[in-house]
Formats: sequence, C-alpha cells, structure tokens
Amino acid sequence: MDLSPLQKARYEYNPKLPKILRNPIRSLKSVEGEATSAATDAQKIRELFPNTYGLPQVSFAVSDVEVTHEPINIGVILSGGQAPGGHNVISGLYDALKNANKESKLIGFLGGPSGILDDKTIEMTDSFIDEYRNTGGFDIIGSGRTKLETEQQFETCAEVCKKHGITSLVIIGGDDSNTNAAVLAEYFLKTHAGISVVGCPKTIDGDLKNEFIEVSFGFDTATKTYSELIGNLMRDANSSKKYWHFVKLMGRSASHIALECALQTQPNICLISEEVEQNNTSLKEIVTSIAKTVADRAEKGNNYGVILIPEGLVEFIPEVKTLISDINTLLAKEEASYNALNSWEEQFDFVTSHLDEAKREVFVSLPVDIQKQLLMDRDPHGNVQVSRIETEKMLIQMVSTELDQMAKTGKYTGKFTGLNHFFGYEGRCAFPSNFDADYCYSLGYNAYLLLANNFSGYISSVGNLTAPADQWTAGGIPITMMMNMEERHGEMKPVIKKALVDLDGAPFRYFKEQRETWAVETSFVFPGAIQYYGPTEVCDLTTRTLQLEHK
Ligand code: FBP
Repeated sequence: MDLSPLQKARYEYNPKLPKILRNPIRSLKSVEGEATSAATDAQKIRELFPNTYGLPQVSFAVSDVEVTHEPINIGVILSGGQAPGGHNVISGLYDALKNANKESKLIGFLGGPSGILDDKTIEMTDSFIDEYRNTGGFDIIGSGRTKLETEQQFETCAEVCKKHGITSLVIIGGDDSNTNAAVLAEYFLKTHAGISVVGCPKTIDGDLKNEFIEVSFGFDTATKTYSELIGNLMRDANSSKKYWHFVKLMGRSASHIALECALQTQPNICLISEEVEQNNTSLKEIVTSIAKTVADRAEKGNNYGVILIPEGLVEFIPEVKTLISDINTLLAKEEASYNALNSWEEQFDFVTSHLDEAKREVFVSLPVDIQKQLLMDRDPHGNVQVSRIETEKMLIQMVSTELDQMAKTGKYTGKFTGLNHFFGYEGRCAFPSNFDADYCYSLGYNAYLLLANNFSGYISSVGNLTAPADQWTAGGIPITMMMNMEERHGEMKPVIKKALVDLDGAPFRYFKEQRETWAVETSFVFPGAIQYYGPTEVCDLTTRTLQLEHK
C-alpha cells in the first residue's frame, strides 16, 4: 500500500493519556464511588435493569500491590456512522490489553453489529493494529447499522462469544448502540452468560453527551474539517463577492455541528433546528428572514455570504415535520400499493390524495425535487433519510423566488446567485485531530481497565477535556445512570437521552449575542486545516462548544 507522508508520520504519533493511565497497567486498581441512580424515571429503569441499576461510578488509582491480569479475550464492535478516532479506540484497547497480559486477545467483529450475529471475526495482531494507528475511518473492521436489540440476537451473541472464548465486549457507538449495550449487559448478567459489556461514546453529531460524557468522539475532527472548508468558501466569497453559499452540515437530528462550525467561522446566517422548533418557525418565515438578510447585505453592496443549515432542519420545521410523519405512516401502511406505482405523476397523485388539506398544501408548495426526496426509501426504522434531502437547494430556490417578489416592489435591488454544498461524509473519516487521537486512545485504554475489573453495563468516560490531556480524568459511568423512558414506535423504552442543542446553554447564547452582527457585517473567520504538528495552542485546541460549556 502506498502511504502519504502524513500517514507515515501519524503512525509514529504517541497519543496522550490521562496522567493516571500512564502508570504501569498492573499498578492500577479500580475505585468505586457512591451508588448511582437515573436522573428521571428511576423506578421504571430500576425494574428493567435489576442487575445493572444503581452501580457505582468508577475511577482508577495506583495500588500498593501488583494487580494480576489473567489472559482474557475481548470482542470489539464498531456501530453506526464513521467518526474520526475509531481506530484509536481500538488501538488503545489493544495496547492496554497487551500491556496487561501478552496472552490476552482482541477479536474484532467485522462489518458492525452484524459481525457478531454472523460470526465474522478477525484476531488483531501488532502488525495489523499498527497500520491503523492515528488514522481516520472505520475500515479496520468496518461498521454497520444493524441493531442488537432482540433476545434472540442476544442469545446468538452469547453463543458466538462463547465459541471464541470472549468474556468481554466493547461496543463503540452512539446513543442507541450504547442503550443496546446496556440492555445486552443486563441480559448477560440475568442469564449468567459470563460476558461483560462496556460502551464507548461515538458520533460526529455530538448528541451523545451529558453530565458524564463531555463530548462524543469524532465531533472535534469533523467540525474542524467542515470549518476549514467553510472558511475556504468564505475566503472565496470574500474574494469574488458574487455568490451566496448555502452549506448543509451533517447531524441527523441535533444542530451541534452547525452551531460549532458557526462559532468557528462566523457565517452570515446559521439556522439552529432546535430554535426553529421552539419558536414554531414556519418554512415561509425561514425563507423570508434569509431573503431579508440577503437584501440588507445587498443594500451595502455585498451580494455574497455564507449560510449554514443543519442536516435535520426539515424535521424541526413544524409543518414539514408533521408532513414527514404522515408520509412515513402512509408509506409504511400502503407500501404495496405505493410500490406498484410506475411514474412520478402517479406517486404524486397517490400521496396528495391521502394527505389532509393542510399537509397537501405544504407538500405541493415544496420544489418538485424535494417532494421526490421526501418519498425516497426509508431507513430501517421507517424514517426519511434526512441526509438525502437537499434542504440547501430547496432554500436557494425558495429564497430566490422570494427575492424576485421583493424586487418587483423595489425592496431588493441586488443580484442573487446561490451555490449549494453538503459537508458530511468529508469529515467522518479525516485523520483524527490530536484531541480525538488522544481522547479515543484514552477511551479504549480505559475500556480495557473497566472490563479487566469486571465492570459491565458501563460507558468508558474520560473527562476534564478542556484541560491538557495529563489532567483528564478516567473511569466508568453506569449506562443506566444516563437513561430515561421515551416513546419509540408507540412503546415506552429505556434509552440514553439524545442531547439536542440547549438553547439556554453557553454556546447557543454566545452565538445568539453575535449573530445579528455576523448577518450584516462580514465577520468571517478562517480556521484553516487541522494542524497535527506545531505549537500546542494550534494543535491541541478543543471545540468552541466545549470551551464555552466549561467557562
Ligand atoms: P451516527 O449517529 O451513527 O454516528 O451517524 C451520524 C451520521 O453521520 C449523521 O450525521 C448522518 O445523518 C448519518 O450518519 C448518515 O448515515 P449513513 O452513513 O448511513 O449515510
């Protein structure tokens, strides 16, 4: 394989660990804190997790006596969308396991959670791991979106683990995967399967965070990558002064990515889905307000700008949200009749004839491409795939129409050319920033220690992240502590609460204070590319979101 100079250099990078984890692994013992409880729905969660509810928080300390580490086999699964740093979680786990006992084995399940169900495995070796250190992507073992949630699947997991002598499992995933890790841990304890489960918090979306998880890994690198690209667009816009760039940014539901990129780059507009929902802002109002900013800038002779749009926006605009929900139900109920239709005209008539008048009006008002995208294949849960809806194009078209109307009454005299962009996949497999490389390695290393000390139903937790890495904390949090009851497909389920943008939180409040200035003035900031080598204030920067949250 040909290697780029950066890839070669990154192989040599030594990820930084929290101070406590730098001690010889055989000198580390676990320390249990107070018993924990769930913040909400405690009684219900206790009933559902009799074996893993109320477990203590865990940290590590140096022991007076050497701690023995018997050889163990650990299985590891990558779940869901790629996030920079996944390879380092695995290399941290591997190094800890081998430091503790050379006879221990790390077995990767291939292609995501389906790898364990289909018994597709690979045993990791030094030379195998070395090819992936500090690199982006999940190609070390692959990932997938199969959910481990039924008892039958759990039984298969137990059988496959037994076959490979696996007594510990690490699941690297987002809120759903970690919820399922907790359910699996509970099942293994209930059935005396002798397998412990620990999760690691992954997702570029940044929506797996709470009091105990400061940030999910990948968010740092992905937002830095997008911010670099946005900064480049801003410089281009500032140079040619002729385009309005509409940039959609990934984030299935939450707008953390868009907000972070706005804090890093200071665009003219950044829409925040959570605010749109709270204020019940209609699509028409969004379009009118963008057009107004375009017109205000045009008055000053600035026919250019940059607008950030969170991927999940359409599902937060009240009238589009209810429209999508009705279409989801319709397509699920009438799947056979709908699939038998041959032309767009037939599909359009079918859908509009099944919608009530208000929804029909909204549907018909949307550009045809968007109408078609709203009817595209659903994900395995029957939901529309928002990453495939071209909201950025829709807004360009609608803003352009609005500006034409304004021009007729003399309210707009500028020239509008909108260009659309979608930044998502570009950031998910970037070389992890030093922060993500260090954080992920620490998460994996820490996960081993939790498992070696027989903790199950925990999430690996590394904290105090705005401080230098040697001051980071390391330990484990019982997953049940982060759970509440939510309705899923008509049933109340215990789940880790998804963290949306907190409109009372410091990052959003800071953005809100600044945005009027950013809208009219040109206040662009150009973050440039992620730096891996050089002064620490350039290379080890945390996100603005973390900085503001920790102020
Ligand atoms: P995870 O929540 O699994 O980390 O994935 C997040 C994400 O990157 C979203 O931002 C995006 O909507 C989705 O994955 C795209 O999924 P896919 O890779 O299946 O196209």
